[in-house]
Amino acid sequence: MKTLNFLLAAICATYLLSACSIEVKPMKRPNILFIMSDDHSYQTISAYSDKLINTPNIDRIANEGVIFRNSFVGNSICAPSRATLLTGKHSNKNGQINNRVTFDSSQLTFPKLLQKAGYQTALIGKWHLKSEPTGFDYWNILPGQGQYYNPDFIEMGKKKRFEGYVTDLTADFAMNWLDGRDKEKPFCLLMHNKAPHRTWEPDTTYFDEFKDKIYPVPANFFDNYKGRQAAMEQHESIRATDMDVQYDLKMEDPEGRIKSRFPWMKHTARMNEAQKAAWEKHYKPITKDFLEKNLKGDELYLWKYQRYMRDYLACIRSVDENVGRVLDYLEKNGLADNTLVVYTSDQGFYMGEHGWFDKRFMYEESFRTPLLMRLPRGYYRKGEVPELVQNIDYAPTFLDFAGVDIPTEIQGKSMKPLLIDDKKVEWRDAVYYHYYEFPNEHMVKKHYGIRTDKYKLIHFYDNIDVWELYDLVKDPNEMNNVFGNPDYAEIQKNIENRLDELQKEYDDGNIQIGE
Ligand code: SGN
Ligand code: CA
Repeated sequence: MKTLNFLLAAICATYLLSACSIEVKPMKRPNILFIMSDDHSYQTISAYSDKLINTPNIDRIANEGVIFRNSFVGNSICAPSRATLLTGKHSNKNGQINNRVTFDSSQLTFPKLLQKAGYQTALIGKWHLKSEPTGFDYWNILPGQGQYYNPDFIEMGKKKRFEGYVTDLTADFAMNWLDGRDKEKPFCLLMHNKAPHRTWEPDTTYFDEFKDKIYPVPANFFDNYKGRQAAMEQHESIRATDMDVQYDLKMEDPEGRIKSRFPWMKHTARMNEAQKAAWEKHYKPITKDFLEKNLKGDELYLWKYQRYMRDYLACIRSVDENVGRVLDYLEKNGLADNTLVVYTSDQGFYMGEHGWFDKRFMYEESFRTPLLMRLPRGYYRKGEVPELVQNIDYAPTFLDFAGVDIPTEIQGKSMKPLLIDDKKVEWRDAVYYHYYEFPNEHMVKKHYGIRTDKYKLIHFYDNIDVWELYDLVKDPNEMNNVFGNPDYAEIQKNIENRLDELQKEYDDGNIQIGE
């Protein structure tokens, strides 16, 4: 009898083991949780680089799923990026060429199509598209850029102020919505953080952790922009008053010894007494020290860089913590293996590279955006994804996961085939870019361009007519413009042709030089 029992147990174990190794088919109609932060650079996610900060929770998405090594936007600024996310089209096609125009919400968007296909759709957090959200069963958004402390939210058209810190509240509202949703239907939830957008106001809880940290200064912090006129003429420099000591770096002097371009700006305006007390306890001694040091020139610029990094990274700390809370929520509620989790940003950001903050340029730090995904069951791709992907690809990807036909007017490609397993699939060889918001606050000139895995060609136009070509293998920091260099004649000709083709493909022909 004993032997028989043993045999039966052995047979069962073998069966179970083989059942485990049988590949499960990609699950149909998974839930989609899309987390997008505002201005979160890939340099400040430890899954990309651990030089600046540890982000264990965001990293979890990559550790349990995939990390895209070549993820880009098509127009590195907020509203255009969001319009591209929704429509799967470049700015010239969805009309959202800059932050100023209002999004035409009557257009076809992926949330509308998912809703039609039986998904429950919700949007929580930053929106910035001016028109009311459409295609969402539920929405609760920040007005405009939103506020960090005790922010207003507009819930389905009704504005209300909430006590607390914006990143925590956004995650709270996301989890509340998940709690109350119809559990019979799949969901698509867009959770959009305000952080770490300018003016980088951290939660008081994290002041101490970052107070004394010293960050490595990028090798090209003191860039002289030789051979790059548009880079020379921007207004997004840490080494100029573009980054304001009071407004951006919170040094307030009641005696007026600190010059500010925004003297009326009060960071503490919306704070309650406890928040205000913690804020002043943190920033007052730093201000005192700053006034005593009376720094000038390079010393001042390096001090500004460190101050900037501390506040920006403390904001990331809250973002990471709240990503962790939401991932835990999915696990506790049995949603971990039937949900596609995406983490990204509306664009990249400069962490002092070229001496800058902000974005807009087609140079790597702002053209790239982080992209990490944890896949639902039956998707076996793991680790690094090297293919060139772009934010036009989100909409078709989500439709494809949901089993919805991708309308032909969508310009992006579904990333789903890249995620099933390790098998190579046909993919694009280049990504396209076009930025339009000039003149504007940061004075980044209009430009368009193309990037392949090795080269980048950019044309700055409008009140300028300058071409730039970069050899990204030899010159990853884009310091040496080789446009017109005879050694690159053949490469230049080929990439110029490829740019023409891409402009035809994306129907972006209306570029007026010298408007
Ligand atoms: C604000 C910021 C700018 C930033 C734009 C666009 N200035 O105008 O620094 O480039 O937003 O950012 S601030 O003084 O208001 O902070 S975007 O992410 O919304 O496109
Ligand atoms: Ca942004």
